[in-house]
Amino acid sequence: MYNLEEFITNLEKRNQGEPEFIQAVREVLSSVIDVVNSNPVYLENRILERITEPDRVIEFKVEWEDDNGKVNVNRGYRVQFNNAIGPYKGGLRFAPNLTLGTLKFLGFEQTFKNSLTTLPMGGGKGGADFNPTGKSDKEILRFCRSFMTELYKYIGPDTDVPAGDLGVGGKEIGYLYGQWKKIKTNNESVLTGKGRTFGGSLIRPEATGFGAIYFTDSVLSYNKDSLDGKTVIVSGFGNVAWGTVIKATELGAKVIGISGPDGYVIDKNGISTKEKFDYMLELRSSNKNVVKPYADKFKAEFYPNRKIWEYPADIAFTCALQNELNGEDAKKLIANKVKYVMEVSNMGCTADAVDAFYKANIPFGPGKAVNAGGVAVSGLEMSQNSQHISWSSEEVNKQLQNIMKNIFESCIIEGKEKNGFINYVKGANIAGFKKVADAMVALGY
Ligand code: 2IT
Repeated sequence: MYNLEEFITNLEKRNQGEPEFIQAVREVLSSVIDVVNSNPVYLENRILERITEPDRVIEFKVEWEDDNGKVNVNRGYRVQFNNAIGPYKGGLRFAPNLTLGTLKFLGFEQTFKNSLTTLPMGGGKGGADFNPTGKSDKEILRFCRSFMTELYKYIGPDTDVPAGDLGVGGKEIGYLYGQWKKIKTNNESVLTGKGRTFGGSLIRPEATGFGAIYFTDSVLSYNKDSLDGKTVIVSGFGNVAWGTVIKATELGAKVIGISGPDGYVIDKNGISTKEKFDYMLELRSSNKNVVKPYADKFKAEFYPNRKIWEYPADIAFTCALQNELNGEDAKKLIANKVKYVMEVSNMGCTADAVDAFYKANIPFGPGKAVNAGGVAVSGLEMSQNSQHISWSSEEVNKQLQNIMKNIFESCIIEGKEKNGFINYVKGANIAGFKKVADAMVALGY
């Protein structure tokens, strides 16, 4: 039998200085500990020790020349967390101060998220402590070339298939794939999130946001409610926020706020026109990392250096970073009568925030369920590439909708409590965990 606190204490000893990884493991284990303790096969197979240890961690040096001719050194990583159900799959993150602990948390989360999609994908994550903000295109190109010159040794279409994450969008994936082709002289589907002209899937850029809204729509329907007329606030202003805003608007909600590191914008007319959506994305891809220009251009309100969670809305979506919504923010949202909270960023909410929503009976969708649409369409991109075909956007969208519906239903099956309240955190964790654990048992150690 496992004791959660004892297990976490030992985990902390083995993974010092990695608080986000410990937080992510604690979150999953709190949900699954009873399932494990009541299953002798899981106990006998030491599943918890094995599932919390990455299969492999790769760390490498990335040297590149900036526009002034100065040579820079960054640290690159790939965490191959678990391949029990398929090739390692998960994004690459370029962010200053990125640590191995952050990537371990992301790789761990990814393992269960990918399991939830029902597609055969294991979990991995990688990236570098490279800050793309303010870098020129040429600098990004040189960095990506150098990064892939190391990474190519460890990845492959049936081994490990990276994609984008924070700081890695279509442009970076293009440069990385270009270098892969130079080194390997082949077109294997070794990255997803590729451009349309070289093997990318339709709907991939907007998939995370679209999927998040499909999941939210199911949650609202289950509560005999609908998106129509709901006010929405979103943190972030990248691909994920963009897809969320477009689909929420399409389904009748009114998106009134977005945010960036410089503060947040409230546009009471709704972020509802193509011009506004496109501008949001343009701001993000300009590598400047600020939202104030949106307020200037569209005569919206700008609140410098404040978090958007203080602003009243019916539904809140975290679309930026881990731990971006804490217990204090949750209190403000609850006091302002938020009806639903959806985590679109990975581990966007701290444990005390999640707990506060639970105690207030507010349906809360966890990241590994809500944001799984992105990696799901990555999986569909792999399927198309391996068959050398390209599906229509209708086809990809239909499959994405089915996948999100399946994830929602898994949450209902595993997360329904005695009083009928749906604990989506528990539901997603148990459903995602069981498949990986069962595969590990079947494969032996
Ligand atoms: O967090 C995520 O699911 C992603 N960054 C997408 C990963 C992928 O392989 O598409």
